[in-house]
Formats: sequence, C-alpha cells, structure tokens
Amino acid sequence: MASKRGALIVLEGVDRAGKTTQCKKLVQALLQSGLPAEMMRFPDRSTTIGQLISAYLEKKSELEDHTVHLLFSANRWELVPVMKKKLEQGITLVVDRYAFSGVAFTSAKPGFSLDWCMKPDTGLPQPDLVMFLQLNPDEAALRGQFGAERYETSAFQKAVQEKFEQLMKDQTVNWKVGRSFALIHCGDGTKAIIYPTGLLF
Ligand code: FDM
Repeated sequence: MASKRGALIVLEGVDRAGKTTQCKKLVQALLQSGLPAEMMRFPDRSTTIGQLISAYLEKKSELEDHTVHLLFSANRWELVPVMKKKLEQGITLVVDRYAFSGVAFTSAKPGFSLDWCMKPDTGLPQPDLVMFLQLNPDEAALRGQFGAERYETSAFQKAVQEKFEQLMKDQTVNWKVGRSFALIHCGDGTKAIIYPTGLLF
C-alpha cells in the first residue's frame, strides 16, 4: 500500500525563541499519535558545507556576506534528495529553520534586498506549514548563551524580526504565529492539526 506523503513543517523565529524545544515536542507528539515524524535542522552542520557555515557562525572564520548566504542555501539544497525521499515514505519532517531564516538573517544586513536573498532558495520543497515562534528580542537576549555566536546581538535580532514580519505578509505561505504550539487532533491517526498557543501579536 502506498503511504501518504509526510508533511513538511517548519519552525522559524529569532534566536533563543525555543524552536528546537518545540520541534522536539512536536516530533514526540506526532510519534505518540502514530504518525512517523523526524526532526531536521538548518544549517545542518554535519556536512562539508555545514562545517564551513558552523565555523563562520562560531566566529572561527570570516566569509563574505553573499558567499555565506549562498552556502546556507546550498546546505538546504544538498539535503533536498533526503527530504523528498522521507516525505515520499510518509515521514513528516519537522524542520528547525529553513529558507525564511536564510532570507531574514541576510536581508537584515545592509545592502541586501529580500528579492536577492530569496532567489537561491527558489524551487525548494514548499512547507505545508510554517510556525513562527514569537518572542520579543529583549526577552530572547535574557535567555541562556545569548551572545555566543555571530548574529546574537539584540540590535541584529530586532532587524531580523522586522524582516520575518515582512515575510509573514506572504499569503502563499501557511504561516501560524504563536509563543508555543500544540497538537490538538489526530483524527483517525493520519492527520494532525497543530495550533498556536500563548500570546499572538
Ligand atoms: N541562519 C540560519 C542564517 O543566517 N541563514 C540561514 O539560512 C539559516 C538556516 O544561522 F543565527 C542563522 C540563524 C542563526 C544561525 O543558529 C543558526 P542555530 O542555533 O543553529 O539555529
């Protein structure tokens, strides 16, 4: 029997918003409901490209801004065959950051248009749902380890948040915004509905 295609679910948000925790909880909830699910994250620091990105984020190396943007995108593209295979096998993928982070972070740098930033990711698998974890950047700064990696300054995170808000105006993307997310209904075990909880803006 052919299995139903898995869903591609993306979690986005500023740094320290709790995306990784929410992704793990979601995968757990989906599995408990009998739906095959796996977590992925971008950047995937395990590949050769991912290691270049990781060194840059840890401030161990310098990369020109356009170059690192293209590396982030290449890191997504190199994982596309794996993603497609899993989705076709009926596995729901819960992805910690995707192209939206790519666009929001680079376009928050001077001299980058949203349009230019979006181009390299054109044609990537389209998410069925993008959940945006809402957290005030000042609140994010108070959370653990803020400031350890590149981009972790309140001023930059505020600029990123503004870019995300621009991206959330795109009605062709199924955005859901909240401070956390819950799985409410699994129907006959083939369907899951995720809804945002907490304060919405
Ligand atoms: N980031 C992440 C980008 O600048 N572009 C991208 O395409 C992606 C996926 O890398 F500061 C930034 C966002 C964040 C950092 O941190 C990755 P985590 O802690 O691994 O999510």
